[in-house]
Amino acid sequence: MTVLTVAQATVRFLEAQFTERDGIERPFFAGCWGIFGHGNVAGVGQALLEREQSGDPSHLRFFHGRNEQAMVHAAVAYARQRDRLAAMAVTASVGPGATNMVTGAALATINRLPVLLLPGDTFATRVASPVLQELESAQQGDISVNDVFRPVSVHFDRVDRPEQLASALLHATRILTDPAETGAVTLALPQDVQAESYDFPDDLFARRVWHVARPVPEPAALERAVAVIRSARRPLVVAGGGVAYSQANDALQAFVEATGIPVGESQAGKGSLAYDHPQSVGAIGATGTAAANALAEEADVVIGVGTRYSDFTTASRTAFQADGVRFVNLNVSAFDTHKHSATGLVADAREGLTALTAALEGWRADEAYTARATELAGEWDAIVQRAYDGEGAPQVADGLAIQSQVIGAVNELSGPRDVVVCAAGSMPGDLHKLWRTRDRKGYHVEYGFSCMGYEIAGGLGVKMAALDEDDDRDVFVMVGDGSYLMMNTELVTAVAEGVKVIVVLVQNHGYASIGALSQSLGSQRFGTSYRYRTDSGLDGDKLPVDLAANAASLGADVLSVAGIEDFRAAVLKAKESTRTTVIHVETDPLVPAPDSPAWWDVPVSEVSVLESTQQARLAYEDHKTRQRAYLAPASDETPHERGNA
Ligand SMILES: Cc1ncc(C[n+]2csc(CCOP(=O)(O)OP(=O)(O)O)c2C)c(N)n1
Ligand SMILES: [Mg+2]
Repeated sequence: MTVLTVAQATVRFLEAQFTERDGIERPFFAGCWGIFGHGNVAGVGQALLEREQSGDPSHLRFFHGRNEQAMVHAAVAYARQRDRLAAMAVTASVGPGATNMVTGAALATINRLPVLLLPGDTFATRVASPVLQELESAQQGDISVNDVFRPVSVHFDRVDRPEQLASALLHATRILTDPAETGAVTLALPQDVQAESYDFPDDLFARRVWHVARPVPEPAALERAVAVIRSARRPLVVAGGGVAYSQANDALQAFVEATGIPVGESQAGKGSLAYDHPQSVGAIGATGTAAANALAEEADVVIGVGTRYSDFTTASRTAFQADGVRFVNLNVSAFDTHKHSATGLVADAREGLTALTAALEGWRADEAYTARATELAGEWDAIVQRAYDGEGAPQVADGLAIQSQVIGAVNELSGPRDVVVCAAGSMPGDLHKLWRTRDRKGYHVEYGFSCMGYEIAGGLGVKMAALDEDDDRDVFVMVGDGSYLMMNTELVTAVAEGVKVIVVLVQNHGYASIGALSQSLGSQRFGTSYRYRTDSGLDGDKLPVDLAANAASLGADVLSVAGIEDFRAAVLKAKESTRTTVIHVETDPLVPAPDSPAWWDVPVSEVSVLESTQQARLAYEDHKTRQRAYLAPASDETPHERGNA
């Protein structure tokens, strides 16, 4: 037995957890982010200090962030980059420190990425209630602000007594390491309980290995899936994040090379196949390539691998138009397998793809169909090159760069293994369509929550993950001025930690993305640009905001460039540097990247006095007619089940 405080026991437990998959073990908890206040400084904070000073090389590392939400972003990005086999904890104080993490929790859960959140909580004993930052409720005596973590966490627990700690930690770690269940796990730790001592059994701190499962498909389900695929004439794979987390890239390549099936990719799935693989048709859906969307339109069998089928992936259920189109969904999470009335295959992506390849031996899609996919992908790649070169774009004011040129320059001048990180604004869509992904971990766009402010913190987490794998790849964070203004604080952390990220800060004086969306929906770009207020609204001159000076004030090296040639030189310089570098570039917000005709469902007012809204509503109603429900039950009977085998 070992007498420790609850916080000390928690830290000691986290240090002893390992994951194993494919025979390789590594520590699961790579560190703990934290910002201290009275809710954790003397509890978890003291425990981290004690371990740091112990001289034990396996102590839980502490990282001091600047904003709780950003710390969660960094932790989540870290876990994604490490294929969910390693993760981080985040400790926060009670009250605002805790609730600042809620957005990060939702982001983690939506993206199915593990993070352990340890918000401080108000006294379990209530002896001093109400304590600073305590929410009092006349109706419910046992709630605190931390209860808002419940809907955004895959698991929530509150440790009110030391005796509860062992089971709470074990449940938490099992869920975090389970590929089908993972997400944000929240353990609320009342501040008095954190400091309370207890005689913990030594076994709680023994080295513990969590075997990350690769569930294999059930034979009958595999047979059904194979029957559907065999009947296909125009099959298409939609690759999602599950391909990456399962490290199923080689298995996917083998599957599609054996069958001739082309592959479209969701945001999380981008990089599943190298962009120049002949069967890669790139991004699919609302921000998809013309190639992928042309194939989607006609596909008779869609094979979703590790995808959630978000509205961006399905173009709000308009991407797949063939009569009687059927879906086969391979996913480690049963939750996703039945979407679009699919024939479900619950399995690890790698195991499932390998089993499908074997079971489909000898079967291939029509050669002409496969060749057409390659041809369409080639046509799209020529469009990408023109966008990179700024060809065919209108003349822009003041020699400003065009966003597609900026993306092209970063793509062409970055190393093939470098990572691009982004989350919100117009860049995720442009990157989805235009980025040539050369490495399976080279594309990291958070588009489950698409959270403004994720970018810099996320980039920091990605770089920390690379460093922990002794990998010197550079990380390029692409961030708009809107996202930058929302959360730039982790630049300071990057500088403090000596972790190099390259931040490409694209200033276009507001929201190019929502501006264009607003325009297309008849809302006239209202409230989407950063301008002085005049008598007629926020439509005055540009503001004198100096984001380059702002970045420099936070300790980063800053390269402010004018025009695309200057930008290219700056990218090379930033690559050479060992320090966190922000490249500040102004672009024209009114020049869009090339597009496919795909649609995204954002409802327009049914009635309005504005002519622009009325017009947009008519267009909206027209688009709605193409929206499909995919409700027909899966016709996936095998010949055997039909009784004529
Ligand atoms: C936290 C958060 N708030 C609001 C939004 C809605 N939103 C999506 S993109 C965007 C504007 C982003 O502006 P900026 O970073 O400058 O990128 P740009 O659109 O100019 O490319 C907004 C407000 C969001 N995604 N996240
Ligand atoms: Mg902007």
